[in-house]
Amino acid sequence: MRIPFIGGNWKMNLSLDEAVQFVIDIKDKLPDPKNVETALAASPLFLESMLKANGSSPLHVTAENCFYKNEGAYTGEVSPKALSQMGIPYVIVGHSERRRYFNETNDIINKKVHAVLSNGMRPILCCDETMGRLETGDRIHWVVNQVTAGLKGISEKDALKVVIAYEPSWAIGTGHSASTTEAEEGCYLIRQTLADIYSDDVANQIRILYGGSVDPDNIVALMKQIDIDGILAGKSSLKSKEFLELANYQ
Ligand code: G2H
Repeated sequence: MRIPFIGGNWKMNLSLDEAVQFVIDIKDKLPDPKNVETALAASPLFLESMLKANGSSPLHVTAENCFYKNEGAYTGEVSPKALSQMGIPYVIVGHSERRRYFNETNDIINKKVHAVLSNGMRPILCCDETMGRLETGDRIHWVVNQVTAGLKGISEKDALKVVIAYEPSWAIGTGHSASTTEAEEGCYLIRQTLADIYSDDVANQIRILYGGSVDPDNIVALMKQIDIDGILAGKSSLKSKEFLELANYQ
């Protein structure tokens, strides 16, 4: 059984005080992690304080990004080893905004997936459609390529620790989610790709999220789709009330 995964991605928003207060406000109102897992990805500057505020709550305090080397002369980068030492369980890798604004290639993203896993954490590997709304044939090519490249050299055992997010760039931050059909089609393609790389059994165990203007009004329909195991929400994760509505969608 794939446990639903409800994630928030704050991006470069909120202040440290707001981040801590947010965690305090939600931590006792989250669903049982046996039924729904919850995660909030935040700036590395907030993570330690969020972890302290979170205590033993089921919320996964998550990183939005990391570098692919553990240490060295890489001014300004975030070490995956340091994140792991802090007790961070998940790291978002390859978000559309990283690909677009920071020129992250599939090769760089693949190195990050390896680095996260080798430090005992789990990557949330994002795949997008940066070319605009694609026709089915082009979507297959685009999505298959990103999933295959992102997971290059990842063993079956490690692949089971990966969460994959399908986030078409034309739906990100627009207030217009993909339709349930489009979202399901993207997630289905990812699962087929996982089956081709590994096996049906492995593909059926890996969680696939949809991201792109998810909100409390559209989450239920999205979560009813066969291949959508969770969501990654940006804007609607910035207010604790809305995030709790997403987390408690069931
Ligand atoms: C997509 C999503 C969060 P939003 O980037 O990963 O953001 O929900 O604002 O479209």
